[in-house]
Amino acid sequence: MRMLFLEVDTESTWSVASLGPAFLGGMLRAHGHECTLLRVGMDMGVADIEAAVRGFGAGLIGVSATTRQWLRTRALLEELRERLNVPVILGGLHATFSPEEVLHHVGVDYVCLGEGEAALLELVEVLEASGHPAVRSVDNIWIKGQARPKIRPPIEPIDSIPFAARDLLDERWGVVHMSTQRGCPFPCTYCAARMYDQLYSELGGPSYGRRRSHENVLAELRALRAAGPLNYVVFLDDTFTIHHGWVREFCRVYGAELAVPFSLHARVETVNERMLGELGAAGCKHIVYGVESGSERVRRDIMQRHASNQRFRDVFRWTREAGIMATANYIIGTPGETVAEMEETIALHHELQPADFGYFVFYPYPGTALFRTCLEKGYLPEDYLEQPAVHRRSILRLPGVTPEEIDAVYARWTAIRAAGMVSRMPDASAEQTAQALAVAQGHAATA
Ligand code: B12
Ligand code: SF4
Repeated sequence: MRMLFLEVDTESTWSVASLGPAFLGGMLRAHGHECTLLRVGMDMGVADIEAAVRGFGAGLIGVSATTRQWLRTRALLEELRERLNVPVILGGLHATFSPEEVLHHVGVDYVCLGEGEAALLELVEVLEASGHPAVRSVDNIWIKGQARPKIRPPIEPIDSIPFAARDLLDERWGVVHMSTQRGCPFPCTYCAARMYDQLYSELGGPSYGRRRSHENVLAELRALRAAGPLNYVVFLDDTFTIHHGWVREFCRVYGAELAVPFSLHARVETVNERMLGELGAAGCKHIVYGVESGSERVRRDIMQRHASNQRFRDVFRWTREAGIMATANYIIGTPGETVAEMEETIALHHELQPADFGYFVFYPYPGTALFRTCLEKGYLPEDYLEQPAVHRRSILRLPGVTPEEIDAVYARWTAIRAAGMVSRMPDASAEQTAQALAVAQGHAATA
């Protein structure tokens, strides 16, 4: 069968398309099917999708959508259905944790719950054999109008999953994106990523958390180096630095054989001075840390994160000393956070002095613990499903904090970013300063 994946842009074009379809594409191709990806830029519309579907002769359309992408995706799929009747499947975290809502919409026929490779392959084979819409049940695939399906166990061994289909990732300049693990064992209440772990643990079967072998990861990187320039590796794992033994051995083998500069995401609880030194020696140039709040109370009581502020100070210092650039990410306006606590985040930021930072107004992602809190306490507006997940304004009705107060804190972060940019241009003219401010606001607009 021929399958077309859609990557639906929202306000900006991300440097990389979703990894999900690339893994799914690798699996389909390994079994003789064909697939391609259309990136639906902001200047494109349903006519472009229709042309791509017809041109490729797609028998199935697949979309991996985050909550942020869902509103535009939904509108496009509704229009598409008026033009052609090719079945459509959605997968990823949003579809997994809002399946009824997603399936309710015209233009969506199936939702994939959880891990997709084996489920999609089976669906494609059943569709080929029987034809849409007469499909027998396939584990993980929720068919519109039918009962919720069973969930199949996570794929084991994880090394058996074929390498990602790179052409579906839109990669350039020898910068490649890698995923070495699935799942994250931490309990952060705002995070959608960990919900797969919870979904699978509730089933009582094997855990969703798995990590590829070093040999398997290196084999993929060797193949990439053989196929073209390999200039930089972005590890997109949620927390690269769990499993210390794995990381130590990775640093040894990767540093010895490839030593291509790389970046990763980490939690401060999972690194120490020695590990940071080893990562730096192996070629690590950049680590993204979730700091989220400068208030220990907010982190502990609201976010389920127990590291102290001192731990953040130490880790940011060790990271710098290891020659690695640190980015800090912050969340503004979690339910229960006071304006004074939002100020504590700004104070901690000034102490940490990260090389870069991101600041995001809290959005309650479906499936998360904080989403449930917001629902139970009536913080969600009636029309929350119609409000885009843009991380610039709070969609919540929070007691004790007004949307205007959150706006004001957000504007302070934008000013901090602008000041940082301007301070890096000491001889800036008024015009250059205004330009830097505009760029900073643009950055905020795309966050
Ligand atoms: C890499 C990454 C990015 C990359 C690439 C985007 C992507 N979607 O892959 C970049 C940097 C662009 C990015 C940006 C953002 N991200 Co991001 N990102 C991730 C991250 C860390 C890893 C995703 C990944 O590669 N997983 C590996 C693949 C193999 O797993 P997977 O995506 O789950 O796919 C499997 C299944 O879900 C399923 N599946 C997935 N899609 C499909 C489609 C079909 C048809 C089928 C059948 C099955 C299927 O099969 C796949 C294989 O098993 C996740 C965290 C996470 N663990 O999911 C956050 C995550 C997806 N991001 C998130 C967010 C919020 C953002 C941003 C809004 C951040 C911001 N504030 O700027 C932007 C928005 C991007 C956008 N386009 O909307 C949230 C999304 C929450 C939600 N419910 O929507 C997550 C879950 C992080 C979190 N802490 O909650 N992100
Ligand atoms: S450590 Fe990161 S990926 Fe894991 S639950 Fe917390 S925020 Fe999510």
